[in-house]
Amino acid sequence: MRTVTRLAGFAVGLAAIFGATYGVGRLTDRAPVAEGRHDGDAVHATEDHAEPADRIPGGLLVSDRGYTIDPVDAPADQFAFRINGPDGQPVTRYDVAHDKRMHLIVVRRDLSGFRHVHPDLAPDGTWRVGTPLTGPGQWRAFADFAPTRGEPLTLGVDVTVPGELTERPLPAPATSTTVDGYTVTLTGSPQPGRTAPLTFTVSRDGRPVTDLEPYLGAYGHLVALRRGDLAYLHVHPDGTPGDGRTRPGPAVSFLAEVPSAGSYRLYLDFQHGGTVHTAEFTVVAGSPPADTPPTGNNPSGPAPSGGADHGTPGHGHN
Ligand SMILES: [Cu+2]
Repeated sequence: MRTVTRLAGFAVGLAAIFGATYGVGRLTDRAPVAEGRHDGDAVHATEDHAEPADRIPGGLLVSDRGYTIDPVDAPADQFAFRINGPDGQPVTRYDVAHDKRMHLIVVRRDLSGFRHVHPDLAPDGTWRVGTPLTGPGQWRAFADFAPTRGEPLTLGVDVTVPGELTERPLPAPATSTTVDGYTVTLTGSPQPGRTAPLTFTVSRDGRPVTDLEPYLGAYGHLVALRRGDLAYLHVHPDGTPGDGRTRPGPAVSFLAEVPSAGSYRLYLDFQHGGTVHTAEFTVVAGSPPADTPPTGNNPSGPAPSGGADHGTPGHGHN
């Protein structure tokens, strides 16, 4: 009976995390909050309305910290936009980050059509690039930049390309994919709320590729987008060319942290033979390892043996 009571209390706590304001106290009184657990954040968020902005993943806002992305009219074969600053005027001064002053990422709402391009800046603050919007559909455009004397930001805006849209289902999760004759395999799995290593290994015709070329200051550039809202995650490479330990393939490593469980699409840009290739993977964060049989992790299911007595009800697979 005691276990049942505890699990019921945990369910109340979960309800609080997803919007209500009661119940969290009961949960945290009883069980110590482990590092990185989201229930601690929920308590904080309800008490301090200034804090959560820092926790919102990039790319979800069209306007943030005084900066706004503003698509402007352009010929059909171009995409153009401005970033308007806190004074309402187009920003004309940017810092270089990852070798460029502006990274423009576009993807359809169904996570297809990913492109990562680098527009040119006109003196009036207009960014222009040959359009990366490769067909009809509802697109999301992300501008990843750092205004001079400002913080790095990623703003996102929807752009519609008229025409008949064929929605594509998200490819199933996989640990290997092919692109342009290269085979790329993924080891590691993103974990909600904490950093986890992700390593990609590149081969061609069955042989490891050991002469990858630096691209944007690294042997790989990784973007992760969350299914459902296209939250944008810039993932930092673990090691840079010339640091004495990072080799030009076949393995390229990253340290990734995702904000929640769920499906993500990973886009790995790497350069070889003077050409940039993009390998794509669907991954599911927060799923138990494949070799772990399902247990009573669901509060309505059977209790995991001993789990409730260790103060971690419902959080078995950390
Ligand atoms: Cu870029």
